[in-house]
Amino acid sequence: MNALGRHLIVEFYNCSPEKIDDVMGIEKCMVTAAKKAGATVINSTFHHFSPFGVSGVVVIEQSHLSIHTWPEYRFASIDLFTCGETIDPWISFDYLKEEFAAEYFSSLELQRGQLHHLKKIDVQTPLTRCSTSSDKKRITYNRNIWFTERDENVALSLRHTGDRLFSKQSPYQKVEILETYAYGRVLTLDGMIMTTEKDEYIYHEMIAHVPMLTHPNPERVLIIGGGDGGAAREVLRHKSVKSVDLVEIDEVVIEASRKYLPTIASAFGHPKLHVHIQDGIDYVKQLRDETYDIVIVDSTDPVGPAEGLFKPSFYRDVYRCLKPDGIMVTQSESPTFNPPVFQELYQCYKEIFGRDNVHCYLVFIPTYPSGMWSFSFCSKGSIHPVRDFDRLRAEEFTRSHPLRYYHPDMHVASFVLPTFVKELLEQKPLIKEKTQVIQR
Ligand code: SPD
Repeated sequence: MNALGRHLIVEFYNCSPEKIDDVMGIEKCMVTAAKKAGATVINSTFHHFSPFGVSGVVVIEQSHLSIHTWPEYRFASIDLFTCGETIDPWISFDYLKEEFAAEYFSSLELQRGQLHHLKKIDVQTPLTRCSTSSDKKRITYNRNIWFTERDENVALSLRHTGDRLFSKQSPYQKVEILETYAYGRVLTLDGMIMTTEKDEYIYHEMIAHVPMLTHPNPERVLIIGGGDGGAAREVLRHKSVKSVDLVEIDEVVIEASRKYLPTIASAFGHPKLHVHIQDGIDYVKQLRDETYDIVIVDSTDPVGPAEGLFKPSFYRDVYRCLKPDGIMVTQSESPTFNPPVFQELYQCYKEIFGRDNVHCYLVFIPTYPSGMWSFSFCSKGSIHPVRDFDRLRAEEFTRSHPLRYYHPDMHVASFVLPTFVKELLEQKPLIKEKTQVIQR
């Protein structure tokens, strides 16, 4: 070769859209392609972008392999750049063409660093990127694979190991569990973070204990959603509870959580917990009036299967099935990330429960978009979450359980709202027709 390196510029058309949207699969293929060509892998960095697309690079001792994919066009654009006589980038090309099921392709080989134009000089540190065998021993392969949840303007990325713990397309959504470095195992549904091992306690303690320690005697509890089991685990800490019905539409969420998130899913199998694999909307429709003391709506975001859980007809049924002093608590999205949806939800709750019976409380959840998340507290009677909250019972409860976020002062403090949140709740909803749909 009369050049320092060979550079293949490759375009793969009509690829399998699933394969070129799978960040972990792509990383594995690109690393394997490098190894098959005879290269030594040093580092790989790959990102998935929602809704579609992956970018990544594998750094090899002999330069790099990079990719960017457009699953919606079934197109992948790849650069294979190698140096040294022993590496053959066409081996990588053949392998990747098969792996991504490309129906046709175009390719171009460039010689990079034509020796005709270069003159070698004497330097202490060799400029060549192709190392000696003693260098090789020092090189360790470092994987850098990122999960990214984002909308058009905001993104949150978590680095993960790249090993797929669980991935299944259920009839409702894609259920995945990743192993991240900062937050432990993470459950995602259609690419959105639902819960993580490291910060789940914030959400689950606050969605459960605020209503449970305000209601005078919560015996019958209904959880809509909550298939990871975290809310049920917290509710079942309360001795007054006689039974908990958990209604989850997607049994794959429960399957994944039981298998890979055992500390969150620990309540499954509890004798007081009754699991119903059913749409929460149908479940509440057929309920007798005044069945439950507390209803917890632990839903996903208002896209996909949970969309109906953000509609007034659903909340009217919840209202009906609450006992006269019953309480409904819902996850009510983020006032910072999606103010229109937040406002619409509260408008809807107030129409059903009455203005003075709807209260918002806030928590900080590092892995949810913007970090600021809200819950609604809606009473059918007039139980007030701060005035009627049983501080002595909450103190005793906090002492006897290993809680990490909830305590009586936090209970009260979470209802203190920043000015902009108060204003959002007082204003008329910003975008009327955008009810129930988060734009991602
Ligand atoms: N954007 C994330 C909203 C997730 C709400 N539900 C989480 C389920 C945890 N049990």
